[in-house]
Amino acid sequence: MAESTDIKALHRASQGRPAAPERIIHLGLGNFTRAHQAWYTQHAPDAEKWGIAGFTGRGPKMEQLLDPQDDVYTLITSGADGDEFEVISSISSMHIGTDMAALRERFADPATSIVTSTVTEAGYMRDHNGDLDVSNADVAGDLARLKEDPQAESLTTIPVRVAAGLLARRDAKAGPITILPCDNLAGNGKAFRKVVEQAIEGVDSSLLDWTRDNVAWATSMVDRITPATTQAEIDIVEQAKGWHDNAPVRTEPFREWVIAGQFPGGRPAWDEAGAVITDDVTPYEQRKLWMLNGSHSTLAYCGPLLGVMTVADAVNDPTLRGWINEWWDLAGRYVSVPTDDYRKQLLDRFANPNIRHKLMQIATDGSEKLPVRIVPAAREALKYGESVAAPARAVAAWILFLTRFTDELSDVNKDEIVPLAKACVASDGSVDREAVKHVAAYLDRALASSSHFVDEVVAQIGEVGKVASAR
Ligand code: CS2
Repeated sequence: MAESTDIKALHRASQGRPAAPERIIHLGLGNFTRAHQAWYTQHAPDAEKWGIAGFTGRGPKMEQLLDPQDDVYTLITSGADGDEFEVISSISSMHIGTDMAALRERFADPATSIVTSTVTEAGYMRDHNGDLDVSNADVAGDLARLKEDPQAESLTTIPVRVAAGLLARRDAKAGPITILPCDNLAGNGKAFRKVVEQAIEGVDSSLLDWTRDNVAWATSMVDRITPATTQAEIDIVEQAKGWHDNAPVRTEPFREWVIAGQFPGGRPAWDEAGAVITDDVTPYEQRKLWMLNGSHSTLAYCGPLLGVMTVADAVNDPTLRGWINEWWDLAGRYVSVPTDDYRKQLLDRFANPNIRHKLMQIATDGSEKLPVRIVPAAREALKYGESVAAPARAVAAWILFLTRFTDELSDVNKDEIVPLAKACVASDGSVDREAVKHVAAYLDRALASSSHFVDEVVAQIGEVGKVASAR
């Protein structure tokens, strides 16, 4: 163990590898990408040819943390039986998300051949139909600014930033490019394409002819459980490795990346690092989004109501474990690949005692997550006349959570959803069925039109509320 006086700073020259030429732009670079895509890129046999230019998501923090250490950082892989440490060097430069000059420069560079994203479900700026939400003031403002000035600086929304980047690429005649989203959304390639093309239509529709010939829209399913960094990770790296890292990241041993799409400008040999290249991501996506993320979101709302705050504690709680088993029984029925082993593996991953994955972190942006993770399997169950207790419980818990954890809650649609949820439960505890229907309609119109589903949510508000007050 290193003595504290020996602690040195982490730098690329001393602990990392030389920066590779930048050929990948990543939008929304945070902990997940640092544990996932950056790991795959570093482990590809041609890693020295592929560097990532990272752009931060909502704030400047990641750029500020990584800048003093030349964009390298320590990845801590924590299994149930201990930690492994590796310095990841595949990020060649970091930029604040608002730095449009840096973004345009990289889009206009023929060496850039891939754009990846982890901008979250909310970053797509979609309305309830999956279209670009032009009624959103940020989207409308960005579209107007870029239309007036193709060099506009202060663009805040991802679809419009990408449209600005593609304008720069066309003007520079920099050639074809692949856009490969890595967000937890079904059909993320198609979904991203839709909002970016709609942004382009609002700015300069002549660009669409160019994008049809020059942009390949790929799709991917990504998986690696990666909690937020705390002081504990900084300390553990100092103790084990003797260097100070401003931004280590802890992750689990498991990782999965399934990719479908064309790469006219080439790509790292990610497949040789374990990524699966396929024609159809759909079965993998369903299995991951419904089984893993669906149970995560169920726990994220049920857990805190029962006083349980981490995933590992939740799977050790018999009631919560029973509820996610019930959810897996339902969701697993509609996934087109086998799920038995996957379930067992999920339980082990969730129970990993060295990964402190806070349920409040997963609870963020439920208004965007539930439609992706819970609604599709609920619709299947309704179609086949099966019980919808498990998805109704997730929605019921979300409603109760919104009313009880309002201050702690982080959700891009907070102003809309909190009043909808509060209308569901009166101060005497009685449940207003009409208000519940409105919440269901917010998530999905088909669910709201099923009286069976709405009744089940009403019943589950009572059930979950009862279990919560008994704790
Ligand atoms: C989690 C995911 O925060 C969340 O919503 O469900 O980040 C989850 O940990 C990853 O998708 C795992 O790959």
